[in-house]
Amino acid sequence: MRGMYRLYALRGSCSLASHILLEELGLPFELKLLDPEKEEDRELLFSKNPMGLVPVLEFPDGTLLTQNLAILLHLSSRAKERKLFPEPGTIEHARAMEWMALLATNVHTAFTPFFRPGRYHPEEGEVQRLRDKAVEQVERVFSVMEERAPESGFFLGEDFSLVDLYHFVFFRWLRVVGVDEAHFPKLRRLAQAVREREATQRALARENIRR
Ligand SMILES: N[C@@H](CCC(=O)N[C@@H](CS)C(=O)NCC(=O)O)C(=O)O
Repeated sequence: MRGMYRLYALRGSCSLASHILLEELGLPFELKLLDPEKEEDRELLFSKNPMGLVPVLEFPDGTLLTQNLAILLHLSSRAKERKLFPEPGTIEHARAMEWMALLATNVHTAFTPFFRPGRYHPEEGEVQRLRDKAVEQVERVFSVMEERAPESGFFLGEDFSLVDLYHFVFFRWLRVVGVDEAHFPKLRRLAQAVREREATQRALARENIRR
């Protein structure tokens, strides 16, 4: 339909971040949940993003944008009144980017050997070792974040921001890889605050995610 964004996503994956933001901003969008097992869906995804990765945001005029970081920053910059991210040029912006970059790189990729061990071409019987190493790395990066996380409010202060939203998506994965959330009480509180937001609830329901 004209005038709508379309988000290509995989259920519960990192594309949930872009999905939640579309809900937060109340933008009209169609959610295209792909099934990675279906050849047709894989072909569709590669036709939109040669990397074969979600999220892909298709604008109403057909423009395609990939990478959560780019999608989150672009959409929030078009809704400045919501103040979801500090103004460029300020130290607050640099600090916010520091969190976003940590999440997009170190945090996200720490999970990859667990979810996609095949990418590392493991020898026979090596998959479990790869997964164990991934869990170690996940615990390490979350410990660093826990140390730096605020005791109260949100990541950047008194207000909810993109950092809270993006962090929520990865915090959710802890239980998927079998890490006890209780080890990170400050992060758990921050993630819970995002979970309780109406926009998050709507996005989780549309992806059929209960927890
Ligand atoms: N740097 C990209 C990473 C995107 C990415 O890794 N997407 C994963 C889901 S979290 C994916 O599409 N995987 C496809 C697959 O594993 O088949 C971003 O942040 O948008």
